[in-house]
Parts: sequence; structure tokens; C-alpha cells
Amino acid sequence: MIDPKDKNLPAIDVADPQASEHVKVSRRLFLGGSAALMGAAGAIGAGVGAGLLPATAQASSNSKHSVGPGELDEYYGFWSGGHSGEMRILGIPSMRELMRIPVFNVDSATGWGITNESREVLGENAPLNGDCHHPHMSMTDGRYDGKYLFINDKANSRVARIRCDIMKTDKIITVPNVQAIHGLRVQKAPFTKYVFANAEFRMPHPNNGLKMDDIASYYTMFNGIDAEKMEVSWQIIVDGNLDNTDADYTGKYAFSTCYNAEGAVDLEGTMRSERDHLVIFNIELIEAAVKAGDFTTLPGSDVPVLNGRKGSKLTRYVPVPKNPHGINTAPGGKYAIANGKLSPTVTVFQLDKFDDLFADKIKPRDTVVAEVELGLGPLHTAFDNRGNAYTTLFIDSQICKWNVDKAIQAYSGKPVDYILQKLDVHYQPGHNHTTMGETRDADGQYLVSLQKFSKDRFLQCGPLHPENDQLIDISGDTMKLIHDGPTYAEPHDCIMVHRSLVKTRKIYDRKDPSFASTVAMAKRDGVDLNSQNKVIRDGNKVRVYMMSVAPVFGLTEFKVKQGDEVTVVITNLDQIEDVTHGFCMVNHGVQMEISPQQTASVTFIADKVGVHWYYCNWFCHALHMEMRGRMLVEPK
Ligand code: RUQ
Ligand code: CUA
Ligand code: CA
Repeated sequence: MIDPKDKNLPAIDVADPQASEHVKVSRRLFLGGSAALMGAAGAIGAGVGAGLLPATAQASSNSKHSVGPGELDEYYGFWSGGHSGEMRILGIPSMRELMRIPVFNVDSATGWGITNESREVLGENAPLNGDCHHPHMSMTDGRYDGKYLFINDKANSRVARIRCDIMKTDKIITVPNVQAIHGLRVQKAPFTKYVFANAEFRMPHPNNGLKMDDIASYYTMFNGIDAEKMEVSWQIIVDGNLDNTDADYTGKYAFSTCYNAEGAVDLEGTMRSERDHLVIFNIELIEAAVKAGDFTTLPGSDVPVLNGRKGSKLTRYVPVPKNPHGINTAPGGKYAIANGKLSPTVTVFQLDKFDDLFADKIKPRDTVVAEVELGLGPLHTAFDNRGNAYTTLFIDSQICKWNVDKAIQAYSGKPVDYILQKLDVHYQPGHNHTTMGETRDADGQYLVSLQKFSKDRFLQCGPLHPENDQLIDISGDTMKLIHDGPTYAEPHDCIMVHRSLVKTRKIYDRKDPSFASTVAMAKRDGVDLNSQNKVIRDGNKVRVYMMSVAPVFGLTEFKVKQGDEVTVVITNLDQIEDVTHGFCMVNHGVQMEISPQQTASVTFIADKVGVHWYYCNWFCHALHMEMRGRMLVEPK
């Protein structure tokens, strides 16, 4: 399958300990004799300049994929920030990082987690860490609608929503009575009414310390979250655990993989069976059961909890080999693919058979139209618009391009070769994603493969290495690797959305709901944020309202008493795109962004007497350094 003359073969050390055996062999072929020197030069050249660029990059340097200085990318990439807890926006195909959206983390630049507005979203006593995996955009009729992005937090069982007009997080909820929200997708049609979220870990219920040894009684739940209200609409108990999820294109079904049908609490136990399963959720029947009151509730929450265990009319279980991981619906919704992980196979489900399955006209395995071998460690599958699928092979460090219809023919006994190409990626890919590939508008232009290891691909930065997100051109007959993209921990997953579908504001609307509470507070204090600088004392609480226009704050000094709780509210009156101010109170851990026409506020205790300078720290003007003022703290 591997052509040793393929320019895409990596120029790397043949003694790669993690390369699978057949990859090593092909590399030896490619690197034999003087080619080994080329390999070494390529690896060094990647860091120092065009003259020594490896062949893979040279091939693309003046191609349609390059985005010159000042040119705009064709796609927005929305990247999970992994256990950094944020989301990132990249431009595709340049792979330039455009922006970071703090979500479950504390962000020093914007003051996320520090400002009152962000703390209102995060909630009281919000955890400081997060672990994002799956970013997905809201849809209408199977197409991105540019309204919201959603992302999970496995670390603290949360789901967040990001407003696409300002690219800020506007809602975060904690899913009750579960541990580790992992798989997340949206209902694709008729619109994103629900965000579907898998809780991964089985646990006792109630989790009150009395049933810890009763492992057989542990369970977990699949969750339907109302995307508009950001409330959990229902939870449904399943057998086994829940890994990844996806939905169909009719809005009727969602389905999740389970790697622990064994219900084990140890590694060996999770691998005991040859098969785990896919569990299919019938959304209409779930809604009807909620309506009919056919549910219970769990302590501390009034969310309806339904029974979706084996035998329930709300679910069906389809056996799938072995510890399956990703589940991916093909564009248009005819098929979904479960990726075998510990089995070298993928399992193809024909989704229009699910009606018959729920009507008990067919057996669960009758929905499987192919189960074919691709290679070692299949984790996730992405799609183009020509009937081809691209599956990451973690252990082989490859992307396998295969044809779904041919796989179905092969499975039914016809002698067809369904595997079209295997491309080495560097190294150990997890998720991959194609441009527009989870929608009806899949366009088959680019594939991103997200690798867990970068090893020798970049200058070493200490024992901790970046991940490597590689861009692959899939518009032709063969996949071509065109870019290495080092990224910080750890983009599990991404989506790529055509730029025409994302419409962001240039400056804030003064009525923006993200600072509505602060505006309401000013109103109660009788302060007009657009025209007044004012200090209001309310017992030992002091509210300092000021405007900012580059390069001055409305107040260059204000007085408080030691021990006062001070709230600084700043409204940036600049109307010029990109003129963002910052507010930083030195030695007080206080820091925030105030973008044009935005109001932002921060509260702290003025616990030290004397002069305390504040300054603007988003570069806004030639006199940006001079944009500062003094807080004068008098002794009590
Ligand atoms: S999972 S590497 Cu968290 Cu999306 Cu598959
Ligand atoms: Cu205002 Cu810098
Ligand atoms: Ca298993």
C-alpha cells in the first residue's frame, strides 16, 4: 500500500521506536543509502529556512494552499484546546492561530475567570481547570448555522456554549449526577434543539459512599441538553459506559459508542469481551416518555431520568468489536461509522434501518452493512463529498482513505479493494476532520489529522512536546500532506467551517447581553456609562465607573479606604475596530480586556494603603504606556 517514491513519506529517523513494523520497513526503503542524509537535512531544515525545507513542504510552497501575508483563509478552524480548557480559532489552510476563546480556564489576557462578567458565566466557585474535547457548531437542516459553538469539559462534567458573533463563552452548565462529559455532538436537524453529551464514567447512584464496592450497580447516563436554554432536558441511563457520540440527519436518532460493556473498573476488565456496543437513542420516544412522566429523578436535581438499559423501548444496542471509540455520521446521513480501536475494523451502520430496528422488524446487527479491516487502531473517521472516508489509525500512525460503497460491496463478498491510500502522519493520530465534513456541505478540500505525538518534527522545547496537527490536501485523487502545525495541549478534535458562515461583530453592541448585569448595576447607581465617570460608595463597597478612550482612562485617580471592596467598571467608548483597552491594577491580580463599545468590570479588595497604579495593557495607541492612573488607598 505504501509507495516508497511517495513524496509524502516522512523524512525521519528510521529507528522510530513507536512506528509500526511495516511503516519502519517502508521508511528503510525510502531512506536507504544517501536518502538517510536527505532525511537528516530535512529534519533540520524544517526549523531554519526555505533552502532546506523538506520535500513535503516544498511541494506546496507555491501552490493554491499558501496564504500570503494579508490574505485571508478560506475556512475557520475551531479547535478544542484540550486540557488547557479553552477553544482556539485557526485559519485554514494557513493553520495560523487567529484567536483563543477562554472557556473552562482562567485567561490572563482577557481576564476570563477574573472579571465579574466571566464569573457570572462560570458560576460561583467554578473549578479553575477544564478538559475540552469536542467543539461543534449549531446546525439547521444538517448545515452549520453560525450561531453557537458547544464544547465539553470532561474534567468537571460541564458543557459550554460560545456565541459566534463575539466568539465568547456565554453559558456553562454542570451536568448533574454524572462524571466526565466526553462525547458531544449537536442534533443536526431540523435544528440544534439538543446538544447530546455522553457521561463517560460509571458511578454509584446515589454516590453517597454506601455502594462503592457494588460495582455492578454503577451506571452512567446520556444527556440531552437544550441548546437555547442551556439546561439538561433529560438524562437516560445506559448499560456499559459512553465514549463518543454522533447524530443522524433527520433529528430522530443519536448514537454513542461504549468501550466498557464489561462494566469493569480496571484496564484488563475493559478488554475482556471481544465486543462492546453502539447504543442508539430514539429521540422522539425519549421526548414522549418525558412528556408521559415515565421517569424518575436523582437527588439534588429535577432533571427527568429515563431508563435506557437493554430492553428499554427508548434504546437499541448493537454489538461492535472491540472497545470502539469514534462514531461518525457520513455527510447526508446514509451511514455512520464506528471505529474499532482494539479491532482493526470499522463498522458501517445504515441509518435508515434504525426505524425497522426500533419496530423490532430486524435484529440489531442487521443495521450493519459492512465491517471491514483498515489497519491498527482505528479511532475516528472523516468524510469528503465523493463517498470516501478517512480513518485515523493510531497504532499504524496513518490515515486510511477508503471508499464506503466499495467496503459495503467487499463485505458482501465481492472482490473489490476498498482501501484507496494510506498516508503516514506524525505521530499517532486521534481525531481527524474534513472541511465541512460533518454537514451536508462536506466539500472534500482539506483534512486535518490531529496527532498526539510530535517527537522529532519540531525544535525540542524540553521534555514536554507539542502535539502535531497536520493539514492534508484531499481535493485530488491522493492525499497530500501540506503542513505541520504544532499545538499546545491538546486539541482532541476540531471542525472546519467555511468563512462565509461565520459572521462576527467588529465592535460590541452597547446592548450586548454579556455585560447586561453590569449595565443594570450602573443603572441602579444612576450612572450613564456612555458619558459619566463616577465613584459610588455603598457602605464598604465602592463602585468606580469610568470610560476609556485611547489613550486615557476617564479617571486618572480615585480614592478608596483600606479594606473596601472595589468594583471597577470600564466602558470603552472607542468605536474603532481593534482598539481594545486593558485594565490592570498592579499587585492586585486584577486584569481585563475592554474591547470597543464593551463594558467590563472586576471586583477586588483594596487591602493595601498607599498609591496603586493601574494601567492599560492592550496596546491601543502611541501613548499606550501613558494610559494609566492611581488608586489612592487611605488608611481606615
Ligand atoms: S476522543 S482521540 Cu476525547 Cu474525541 Cu478520540
Ligand atoms: Cu488603552 Cu492601551
Ligand atoms: Ca470492552
